[in-house]
Amino acid sequence: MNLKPNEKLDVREILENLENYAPKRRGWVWRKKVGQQQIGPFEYNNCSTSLKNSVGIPSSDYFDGLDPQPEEVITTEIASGRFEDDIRRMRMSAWHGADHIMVIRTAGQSHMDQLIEGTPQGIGGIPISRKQVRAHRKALDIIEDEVGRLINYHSYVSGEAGPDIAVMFAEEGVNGAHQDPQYNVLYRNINMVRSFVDAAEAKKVMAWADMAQIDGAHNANATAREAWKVMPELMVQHAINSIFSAKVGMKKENICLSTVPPTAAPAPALKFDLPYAVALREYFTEYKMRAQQNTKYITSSSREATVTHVLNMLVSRLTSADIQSTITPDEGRNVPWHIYNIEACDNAKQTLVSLDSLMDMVELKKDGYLVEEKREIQERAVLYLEEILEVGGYFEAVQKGFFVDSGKYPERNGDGIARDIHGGLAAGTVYERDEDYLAPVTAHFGNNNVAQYDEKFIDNPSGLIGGCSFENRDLIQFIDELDDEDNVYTRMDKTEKYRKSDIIKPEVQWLGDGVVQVDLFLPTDKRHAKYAALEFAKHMNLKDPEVIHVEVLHPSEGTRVQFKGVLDFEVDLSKLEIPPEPVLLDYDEIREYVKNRPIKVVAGTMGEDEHSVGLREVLDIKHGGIERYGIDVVYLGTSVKVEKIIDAAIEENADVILGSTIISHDDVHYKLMKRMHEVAIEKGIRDKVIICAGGTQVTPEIAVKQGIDAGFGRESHGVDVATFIVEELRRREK
Ligand code: Z97
Repeated sequence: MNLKPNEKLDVREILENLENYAPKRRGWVWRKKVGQQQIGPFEYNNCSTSLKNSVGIPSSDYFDGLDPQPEEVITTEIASGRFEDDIRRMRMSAWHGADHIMVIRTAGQSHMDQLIEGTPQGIGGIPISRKQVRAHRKALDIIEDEVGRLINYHSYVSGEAGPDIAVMFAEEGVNGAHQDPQYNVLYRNINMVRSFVDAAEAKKVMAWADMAQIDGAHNANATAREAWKVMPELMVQHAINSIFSAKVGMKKENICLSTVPPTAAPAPALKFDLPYAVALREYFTEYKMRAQQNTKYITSSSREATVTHVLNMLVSRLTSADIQSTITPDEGRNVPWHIYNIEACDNAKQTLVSLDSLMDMVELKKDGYLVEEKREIQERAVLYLEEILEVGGYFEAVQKGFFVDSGKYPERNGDGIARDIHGGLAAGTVYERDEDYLAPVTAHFGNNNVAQYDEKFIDNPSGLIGGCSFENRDLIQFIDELDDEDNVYTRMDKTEKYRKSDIIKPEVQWLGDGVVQVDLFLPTDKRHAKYAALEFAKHMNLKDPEVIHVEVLHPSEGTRVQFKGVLDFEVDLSKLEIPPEPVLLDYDEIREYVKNRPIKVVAGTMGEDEHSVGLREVLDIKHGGIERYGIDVVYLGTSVKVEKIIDAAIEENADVILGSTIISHDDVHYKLMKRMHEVAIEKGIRDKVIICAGGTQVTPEIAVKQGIDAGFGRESHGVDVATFIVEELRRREK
């Protein structure tokens, strides 16, 4: 299956013959660090290879589509809850530079003690099942060909079914996963003994599959009451999971610390975030850094989240990051917007590319506050670890509520998360292996008495049975749908018309959901604004309106509100009347024409209109206006009476008249155009001049109805006007 940029990806095609699909590869991939290289007109030092197909940030239009790719792997978090919709988002984000697709799990999957099958819909993420994972990986195998870069697929190996999921991920070519038993213990209250035993097994499997691992330390930051105080604990959590993983056999370069700048403005964030980042990197040099955005202090303001993200990336570049996460404020809005996922990838790309070569120009100080603060965090972390040993080890420390306490260690506030060593989900489910225990499988942790059967298989236990599912894919049980209702086919049948016809609807998370977002300013206080917004939504015929963001501009003068709602209306693309796209002449062609046939233009803003900015943009060489083609412009100024413009045209023997007006009250702009046409007839020059008019409120078709030759609306530039003039003169010359 080959993707074409101008064609949508067909999810049904992905599902075809899925039971026999084998992933193209296994293991995590990093971006290629190219070093110094020339891309377009610039030299870069911290960029990777460019993509075959991509969409640059909006301003790349000014640079001929220039789209350099930073050297950090860029993550996007996908969380629609329907895997078929996730696939479209994966393709869009890959085009915007994401090569780490992190698929969030449905709420509660940590508490399921077995694998799920089929393609059920999830909440805030998908229930991770073999079929969905295989379909995602298959789609990514195709998307990576399209963009020309390998893409890492990632989800979660935590919860009661951790080892089962790890095995399934290894079989399906999943490239990365969160795995940290501390997450189970602290946030999901799964028994700690079980969690650590499971983690050993899961990590062993992940190591075999060469998967990258991300830990769960960022959750302590997101959970603690005062997040900047848990910096020593974050280091302790990283240490426990990293060394555990390395001891199990994971390659250190596959062990990624999920590091998060602990605070955000209005705190003086860098005073905390930078020493912490330096402290961490100094202690964990052999490991990789997955730079997570601060999520503790994220609100539903996309502006604010963007600034935090950008500052977090400044920390990444001042220190280091191997994977750069992107987070959007969607969680605060209850709906994962496609657009914000993509924008977050653009934030990362834009910021990291802007910061190219930063460390060739600046360096971090080697004395003073930064170094002292760094040292203090490190000391507190070491003392913390020592105290864990003193009280009898990790399990004891958890029982005593050491973790996620909001005191700055060694202070304690007594509000940590305490768990009972014998309590939690799945307590008492760990059994000692029998003396002669044997499992004929690959990547199995701990005692495995293979020698009792055949010594030559000690390092290869599955050899006893001719290979397990890791070596022999025929042993993998692919279970298709188990639920007649809750599956991808019924969902796709319901939305088929949006896939296979010209009918479209706006969408937020799922194809055809009709959800739109509206921005309002209301001149009232916050509370009234919120409820008034819902009233406006109802009158816009939006169903299920919900306010998703409120921001006070002044306690009584006004409030900004964003709401969402369902718009029950479809547009048939085949019935749209779309004017043909104007074909613009290129620079050389216009210039050549003007050289052979000089053109003189008289121009001014008409009537009582003093707004000259738009007209100057169309005229001036500085803004790429018509002067650049050698057209001779006589600028008459602002508020020029129609009669005066026509007289000037006669006096100058002009070929073209350009009138401009922004003011449109009582249709005065169109009235002036009509008058220009009439006065030109009265004075006998109408057939000798081309009359054009423009302005932000001008609709070209209506302008022409006034008798003039062309109207130019918003978004018109010098090249549009110059093209028209040249083509009109050519027509008249015939
Ligand atoms: C991130 N924004 O980038 P369940 N294991 C660990 C986790 O951190 C998580 C889960 C499992 C975040 C992603 C938060 N992390 C979201 C170490 C979740 C999820 O929700 O219990 O099924 O597992 O890391």
